Amino acid sequence: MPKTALIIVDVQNDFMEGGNLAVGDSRSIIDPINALRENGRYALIVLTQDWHPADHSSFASNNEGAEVMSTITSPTGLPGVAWPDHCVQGSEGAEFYADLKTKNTDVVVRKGTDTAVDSYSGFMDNDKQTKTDLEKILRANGITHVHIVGLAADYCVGFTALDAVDAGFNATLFTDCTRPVGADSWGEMQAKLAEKGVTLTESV
Ligand code: VGL
Ligand code: ZN
Repeated sequence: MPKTALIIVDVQNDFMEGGNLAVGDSRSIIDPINALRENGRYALIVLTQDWHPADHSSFASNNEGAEVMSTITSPTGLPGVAWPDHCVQGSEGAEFYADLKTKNTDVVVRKGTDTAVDSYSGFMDNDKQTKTDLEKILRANGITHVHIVGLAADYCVGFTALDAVDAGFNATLFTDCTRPVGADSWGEMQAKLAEKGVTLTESV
């Protein structure tokens, strides 16, 4: 019997309109995500939360001379994007967006807590050295299928879906429940997702 989890990625104030790393048209995904959780088909709902220390190495402000959105090399040698400061631990920008429905039975998985390495995927850091508890939590609940939604499509949502397949889960990404930071990076991510076998479809 398939058992499905809904993974809601990084629906936090900083990724919404007016936030420090605002994703275009992000408000439009909230109602469809809230509707999804009402359908009663999810055995488990997980919320991932980007949760950076203020001195995080992915912030342009912590890389001398780096312009926001330029390419930088992380302390671990990986190429990455120099982001504006965002989702700083304990800040309002890191809080879940107030209109997103949550329940106290939802499981929260925080990521990006290591200063030296960024973490787009909800499953592990970008250097693939350190895992979060997400895979363990899904397995402990007997989950076979995951539906992935949230922000941003070309980064944290996409990489979470790729890692879900690598971990052995059947993964679907709902296109009406996600939005990208950039059109080019979303195009590249869509090609990777298709190659990996992630299903991209509308939620309704
Ligand atoms: C994200 C950039 C930096 C995301 C997180 O949630 O997609 N993007 N940190
Ligand atoms: Zn981040």
